[in-house]
Amino acid sequence: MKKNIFRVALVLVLLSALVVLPFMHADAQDDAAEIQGASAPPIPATVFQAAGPTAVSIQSTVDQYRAALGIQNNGNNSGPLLVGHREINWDGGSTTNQTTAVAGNPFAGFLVTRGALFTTPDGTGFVQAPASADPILFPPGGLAGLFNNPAYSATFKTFSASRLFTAIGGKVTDVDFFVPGAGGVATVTGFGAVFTDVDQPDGSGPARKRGNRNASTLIEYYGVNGELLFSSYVPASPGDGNLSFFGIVLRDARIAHVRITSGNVVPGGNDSEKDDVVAMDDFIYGEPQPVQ
Ligand SMILES: [Ca+2]
Ligand SMILES: [Ca+2]
Ligand SMILES: [Ca+2]
Repeated sequence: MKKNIFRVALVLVLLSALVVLPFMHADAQDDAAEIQGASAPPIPATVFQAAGPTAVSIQSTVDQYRAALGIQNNGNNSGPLLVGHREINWDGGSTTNQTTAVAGNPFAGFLVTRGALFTTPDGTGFVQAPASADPILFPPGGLAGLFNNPAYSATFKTFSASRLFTAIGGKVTDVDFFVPGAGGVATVTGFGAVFTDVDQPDGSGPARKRGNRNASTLIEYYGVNGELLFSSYVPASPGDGNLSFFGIVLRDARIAHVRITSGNVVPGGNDSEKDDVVAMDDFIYGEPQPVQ
């Protein structure tokens, strides 16, 4: 009997060693090529996420994320810089900006100043706008006016006043990184984004008719060779105009490309139990480092 217990214990020890070793291997490696293997576990990442009804609900998580990237906001300074991070709040330098600014695809408005290029593979362009605005004074009147949906004035709320960001005609936003000022392909240690009105999953279903447990909003992180480094759904806060944040920090700058899937339908229709329309606010990311 004692012998059997010893054998079981020995088997358990061997099994636990087998389980632990691959993760130790992943943690010890630095070569990006090594993580491309199909059997490789995800690379270690520190995850920051929060969701709730007001800006206060996510503020401390966003602040912690900034600190983890490097607390200094490098603004429009030329890079590459050794410390700090970059941010884009879509507000055009004013907390009372009511202008609806439509841009084509790709959108290079922050390519030189902050090293980020935006492309929508399923859309036609992008817009920076308040949730709604007076359509006479500030035509076409924010997202509500542009998408011809007055309900958007309540559906969306800003984290940073007073404008949001979204693709037009698409729900996917791709981000590529470049060295601010100097140009050239770059990588970052982390990228995070604020979202407004991520409703799903809402905890309903499948017992409840038309209920939904599926997440609607996703961020995927890729390396310089197009390899998927990390992906996660963005936490939801069902209701109207609620806010969500998701971001990661890796131990070195190896994120070259980020794909954001924002909601499960393109902007335009009503936000409903089935169709989760989502807009974006602040993008926060590590200082872009030149690819060697
Ligand atoms: Ca904003
Ligand atoms: Ca909603
Ligand atoms: Ca929604």
